[in-house]
This record gives sequence, C-alpha cells and structure tokens, in this order.
Amino acid sequence: MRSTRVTPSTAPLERAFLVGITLPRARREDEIQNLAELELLARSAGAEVVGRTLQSRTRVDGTTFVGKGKIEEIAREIHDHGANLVIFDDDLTPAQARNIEKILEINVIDRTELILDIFSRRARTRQARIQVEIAQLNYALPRLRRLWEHLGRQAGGIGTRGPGETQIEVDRRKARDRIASLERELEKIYRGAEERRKRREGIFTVTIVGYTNAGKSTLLNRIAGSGVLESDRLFSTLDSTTRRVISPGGEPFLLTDTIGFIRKLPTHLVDSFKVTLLDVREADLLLHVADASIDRCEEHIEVVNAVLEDVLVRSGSGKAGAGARRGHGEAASPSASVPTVLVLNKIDLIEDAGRRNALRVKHPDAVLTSAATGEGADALLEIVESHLGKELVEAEILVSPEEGRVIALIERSAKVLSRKLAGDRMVFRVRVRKREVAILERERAVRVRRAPSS
Ligand SMILES: Nc1nc2c(ncn2[C@@H]2O[C@H](COP(=O)(O)OP(=O)(O)OP(=O)(O)O)[C@@H](O)[C@H]2O)c(=O)[nH]1
Ligand SMILES: [Mg+2]
Repeated sequence: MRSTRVTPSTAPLERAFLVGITLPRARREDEIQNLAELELLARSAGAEVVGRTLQSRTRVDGTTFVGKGKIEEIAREIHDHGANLVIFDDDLTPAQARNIEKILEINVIDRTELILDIFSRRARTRQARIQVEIAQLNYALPRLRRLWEHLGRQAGGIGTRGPGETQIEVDRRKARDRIASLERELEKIYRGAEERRKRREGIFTVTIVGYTNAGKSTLLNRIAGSGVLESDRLFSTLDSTTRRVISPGGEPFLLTDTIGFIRKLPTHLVDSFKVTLLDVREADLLLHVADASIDRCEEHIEVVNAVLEDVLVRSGSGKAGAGARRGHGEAASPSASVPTVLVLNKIDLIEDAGRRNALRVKHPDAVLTSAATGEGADALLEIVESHLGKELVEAEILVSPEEGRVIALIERSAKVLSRKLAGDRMVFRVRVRKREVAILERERAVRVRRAPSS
C-alpha cells in the first residue's frame, strides 16, 4: 500500500490561545472535548496551541462574546504565553470580533475562519480551490471592514489568507462579481463531472463518508490499494477520489472517498462543497466510517448523520426525507434510500475485549475494521458484495468485434464469465447490474439476451 504522509515542514508560525464558553444547557465535559477538537484543528492549520480557557456563562455577551473581565484575563494570558493569535470555538459576529481585537490588539479568529483556513491550505484541484474561495468570500462579505483593518496591521497569518490577501482593495461589489464568476466556473466543472458520472452510470458505486480523521482514506487505500493522502491532520481529503475495485467474487464497483465532516461544519462550506457531495447522493451504498477508538465516537456518528441529512435535503435529493427507512444491516441513516453500512474503524486501538463487545451490542449491524492492519476488510467487502449481488443478473451480449468502445464498456462494467466468437459476432456471457443491461440495450450495435434464470 502506497501512501503519502504530511510532514510538518517548518516550526509553527502561530502561537494560538483558545477560548470556549459553556452555556447553561451544555455539559462542561463536552465543551472540554470541543476545545480539544479546536486544538486539533489549530494544529492542522499549522499553529501551536499555547493555552486555553473555558468560561461558564449564562449567555453570550453581545459586545465581546465572553465578559469584559474574562477578556482582561485573556489579555494577561496572551502576554504570559507569548500568543499571537486567539481562536474562539464559536462563531463571532463581525462586531464582536472587531471589539475583541481592539482590546486584545492581536489577531482574533473564530472556528469557521480556522476551518476555512485549513481548507484553503489543503485545496489542490481547481474545483476545491474554487469551492473554498466561494466559501471564504461569502464569509468575508459581511466582515470586509474588519478584514481590511486586519490586513493593515499584519498579513499572512491564519485567517488572513485567501481572498483578503490578494484582493485587499476590492469592495463588496467586486467580491460579489468574483463569487458569481467562480460559481459559473464551478458550474462548468460540475457539468464535466456530470458527464463522467453518466459514463459510469450503471456501475455499482460505493461512497465512503464519515467524520474527519475517521480513517476514510486509509480504508480506501486498504481496499483499493491506491495512494490517497492519509494523515493525522484534519481535513486531509478535500476532493473526492474514486477507484475502481474488483470484489472478491470478481464484480467491479467504484469506491469513492469524500471530504470529512465535522461538528459545526460552516454552512458556507456545506453549500460550496455540494458538487463534491454529489457523490453521497448518487451512491448505491454508503460506508459510514467512524473512529471507534475515541470517546466521542457516538457523537461523531450523529454529526455525520446530521450533515448527511443536511446535504441530501438541501440539495433537493429525492433520496432524502424525514421518514428514513432503515433496512436490515443498515445503520441509522438519514439517507433514506441509500443503504448505509456503519464501519467502526481503528479497532486495533481497542485492546479491551469488553469495549469491543459493547460496540457489537450497540451496533449489531456494523462492521468492525482496522484500516491500518486490514482486520475486518474482508468482512466489509463481503457486505459490499452482498449489496451488489442483489442487483446482478446474468446476460449474453452480442456485439461486433469492431465495436471497441462497447467492448470496453462491457469489460469495465460487467464481470465477464466467458467470451467467444460466433460467426461475425462476439458473444459475452456476463454477470452485470440490471441497470447496466438497460444501458447496453440502448446501444445500437448490441443485442442482449438475458439468461433464462434472470
Ligand atoms: N491505529 C489506526 N489508525 C488508523 C486507522 N485508520 C486510519 N488511521 C490513522 O488515522 C489518521 C486519519 O486517517 P485518514 O485515512 O487520513 O482519515 P480520513 O477520514 O480520510 O480523514 P480526512 O480526510 O482528514 O477527513 C491517519 O493517521 C491514519 O494513519 C486504523 O484502523 N487504526
Ligand atoms: Mg481523507
């Protein structure tokens, strides 16, 4: 298995101080975990976390988010730790951010800005870059004034990359024009992707979804043996990667790795990543990968289900709906008609047999895997195969040997059981999806005879 790993290139530039609050209805334990996740995010953005604080409040302060006294305390901590960046775990209004910056005289960003920054660092393809830039511009629009103040003071830090850096002089109108033009470009890319999807229509498509860092890319690499970036940083994958895989029984299917989800995923991102997330809507089977080794496993599963629902409902998919039907062997999933298999990954890290059993009891239909060691991969492939098998029929396809394109199509999308030349025709005996038979029947050069049993 080939894999590329991210290695930190230089010493961290930013020394970040993290701030969270606990409101009356939240559990302090949860907020501590949330801050730990914020720390992972900050580190993924290349910052070093030098301190943190969690304040219990009855409500959010409209002017400075946390209370005045707390801000003064933060000011002292920043000084003591030599921090040069403050990151709030919740989204700040433009006014709050401005006010806090005035007092602290230091770069202040919120969770959304941090996530957008990570995305902008990770974006590699044109599509991902456009998606991130649209999200950044939409986020920046109501905050332009603050952004310009920012840039007047310092540049190059977390949260100041992207549109701000290159378009310091643009006004709102220009930003909107830019968004419109990016959206047009995205639309073109989208149409290209549509074409590609049409071409692969008929092949069983399995899409891997899950919380960031759950091991989705590692699982894809394990199953498809391909070099997709896997790393312990958050949001390593921004673009969907699709690999063609042959099941143990010899049936081809497509396996797609997607962007990770996270608690409080910025809305702008969900919107602009819709193209990527089409892979979710159009899947025949979803593999929901969760990191079973962490305390928050259940919570992450719920977050992913909620984002899936958001994506499916807001993108107007007919597959979504409130009354999600749950078939046997399928995880509780909002993606109604897309069957979903829950994959509890990283079980190599769970040595305690009691904990493994508890997982099995809680999720009787889930597959326990370790993408790292390969444990459970065969069981997972069997499940994929059983879903795939439900849709397969045997057929005989007659085609002229000159029809190279059609022959390639047959060989790509079907399991060829035998092939022979009969007169001026090639006769393929295949096991293939019903949908694929329908597609082949549309080809003029082809005659399809379904096997009597199907
Ligand atoms: N011990 C152990 N580590 C794993 C396993 N699967 C993945 N990892 C590690 O977990 C980290 C995240 O793995 P990825 O495959 O990059 O996770 P991902 O879900 O693709 O993450 P994003 O693309 O960032 O959303 C990497 O350091 C992997 O080596 C596993 O089964 N066991
Ligand atoms: Mg990944």
